[in-house]
Amino acid sequence: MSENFVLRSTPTSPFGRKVRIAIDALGLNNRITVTPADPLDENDTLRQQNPLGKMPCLVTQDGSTIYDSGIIIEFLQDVAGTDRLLWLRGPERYRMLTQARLADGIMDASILVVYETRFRPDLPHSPRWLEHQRGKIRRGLAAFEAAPPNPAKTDVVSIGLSCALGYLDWRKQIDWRSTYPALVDWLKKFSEHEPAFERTRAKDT
Ligand SMILES: N[C@@H](CCC(=O)N[C@@H](CS)C(=O)NCC(=O)O)C(=O)O
Repeated sequence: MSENFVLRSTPTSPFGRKVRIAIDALGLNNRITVTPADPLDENDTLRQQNPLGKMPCLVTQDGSTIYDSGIIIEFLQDVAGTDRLLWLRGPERYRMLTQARLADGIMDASILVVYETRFRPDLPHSPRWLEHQRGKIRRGLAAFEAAPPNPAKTDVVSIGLSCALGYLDWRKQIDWRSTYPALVDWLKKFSEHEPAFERTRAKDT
């Protein structure tokens, strides 16, 4: 009998969306139950499942856990018996992993911009810190703008980039659409190619 899993993630988590797109694209929807997590709640079991208290976190049937999003996706493609999302070996694998980490880094910086106001609501916010993070977002997007991935291919790079752009559309850390026309075109084409992108969009985002 095939194993089922629990994914700890909220519908709005951009890193969680990466994994949800991969689940959908790999045809694993019927084997995974998504259970919301609250990283701010010290009583949430998320902190036992991932000592870092971050989502997404995948819980296997024997209770062991797998994180972070990149490792979960690699594990799930193994479960699905394919190398469609990430090549298993060769120089192309490391090019893909580097590009995927660049998309993750854009998302990390985007999250830190949001956390600056969420975690310090009453303090004056640091313009220097916010600009430092926005610089990472802009340089990361500029690199993708210069050489966008193939929009007709679902893999770890296109999944990560689409989630980063989706998160920027929702939280508006920068106005990326006016500056990166090739990425605007890329996201439109990717969302037409991969229906899981729209299917995993959280309500009101
Ligand atoms: N590198 C991690 C990043 C995960 C991450 O930053 N998740 C955010 C939500 S999207 C989170 O759980 N933040 C809570 C915290 O940092 O305490 C991954 O790829 O899964």
